[in-house]
Amino acid sequence: VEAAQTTPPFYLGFATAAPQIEGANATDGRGPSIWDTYEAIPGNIDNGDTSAVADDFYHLYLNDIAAMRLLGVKRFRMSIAWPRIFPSGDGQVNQQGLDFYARVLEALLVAGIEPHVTLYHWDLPQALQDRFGGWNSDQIVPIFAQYAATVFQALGDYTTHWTTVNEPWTFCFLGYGQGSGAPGINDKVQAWNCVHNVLQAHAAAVKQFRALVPGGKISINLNCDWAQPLTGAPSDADAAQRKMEFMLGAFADPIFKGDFPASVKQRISFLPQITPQLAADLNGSVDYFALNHYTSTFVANQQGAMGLQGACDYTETQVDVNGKLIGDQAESDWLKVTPWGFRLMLNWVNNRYQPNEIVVTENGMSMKGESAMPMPQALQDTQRVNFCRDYVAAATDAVNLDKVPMTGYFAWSLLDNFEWGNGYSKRFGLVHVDFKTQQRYYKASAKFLVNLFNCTVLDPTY
Ligand code: GCO
Repeated sequence: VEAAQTTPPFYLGFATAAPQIEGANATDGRGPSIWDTYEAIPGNIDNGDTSAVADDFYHLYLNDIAAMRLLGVKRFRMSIAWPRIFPSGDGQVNQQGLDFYARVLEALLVAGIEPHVTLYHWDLPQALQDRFGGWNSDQIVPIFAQYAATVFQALGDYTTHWTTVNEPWTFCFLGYGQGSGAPGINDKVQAWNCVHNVLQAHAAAVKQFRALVPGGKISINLNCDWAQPLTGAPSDADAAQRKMEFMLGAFADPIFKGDFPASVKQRISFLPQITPQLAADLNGSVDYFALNHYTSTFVANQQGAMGLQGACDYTETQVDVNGKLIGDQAESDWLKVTPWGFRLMLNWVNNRYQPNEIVVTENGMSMKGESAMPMPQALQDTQRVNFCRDYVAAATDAVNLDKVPMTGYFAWSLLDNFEWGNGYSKRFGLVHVDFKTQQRYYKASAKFLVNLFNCTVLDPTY
């Protein structure tokens, strides 16, 4: 563990998501989610893994909260599993689901940890997919608002920090647009319907929030990679800009500017409309910008190119014109270590949207080779320590030198967990999990981060 440098000018938190850590998928009345269904199809998840047990956080949450308390971590990001609250999506509330989260939130407060709660991290109740196609239909809008209101009523007193929907880009374009995630649909029209329905559902949930959680702050977690122009050609600079408009602007422009980006409107012939009413509802619907950021790609102009999001006229690569990787390879194919891109990304968000506040709600990595490493070698996660050091330093420069109003940084993730299509084969945790015994072990990166942020570490054994 390296000596703490200057304490970063923003707070530290550790992030998680219900479907990746909880397990107990059939416990206390939880209904099936679209991920349960997707996981059951052979070939969808590496090694045939499922989220059925995961980190068993459902039963071990007190231990994990105690560990954070001992590390001196003061903020915890978590999500609520919709199928625990409404096993069939709407209708009858499952009180046992609400009670579970009341216990978790209570335990966090007792431990002196502020919860940051996300309503939706991809675990749509299967019944809503079956009934009307899930996020493809605007029937989801009042049902999501009802779910949100139920949660705000029951749990709104525990914290003021909320978000509605996590990474809609990912579940709309991978889940509905490409089929590489639940619900496994490969249809660009559905993907853009999903975008539009997420925006409406977010606005409807925020309306409930304003009435039920006065004084609270709410946002939507949007993810974006930094797009680096492949060459110095102006057309590549335009293409890189366009890529960020497609990925982040597709959500943030309607919220902050009242409409989809012109670059998207020109190219997506079946794009739903942002009506004046929806624009008005979205205006002011986020109190801070919640950004998830991991990596960067090179982007080049190419007329006629089709991307994940349909006609976009650009291509993406991970290598430059000389074949050199954009950054060191992590364990996950898509993740290259590019801290310089983080600073540029923060500036891009700040310049385009001028939010009051930016909270980075996810940043982290899977370390190359980690999954194959024996214990205790796997705890010496030097590549992750360096990643955290360099990304936090890049964000510190963004704040101190560029005056970006970033106030918080959540490391992804507290625990090794169910990494979606990669199952347990990619580890993003700051705390190692032995999935056979459910034992937890601090990695060097957890210790590095709490030292860097000058946390009051209480654990004498650490
Ligand atoms: C998200 C992220 C996380 C992933 C992480 C590493 O949507 O919030 O996808 O759930 O585990 O990004 O891939």
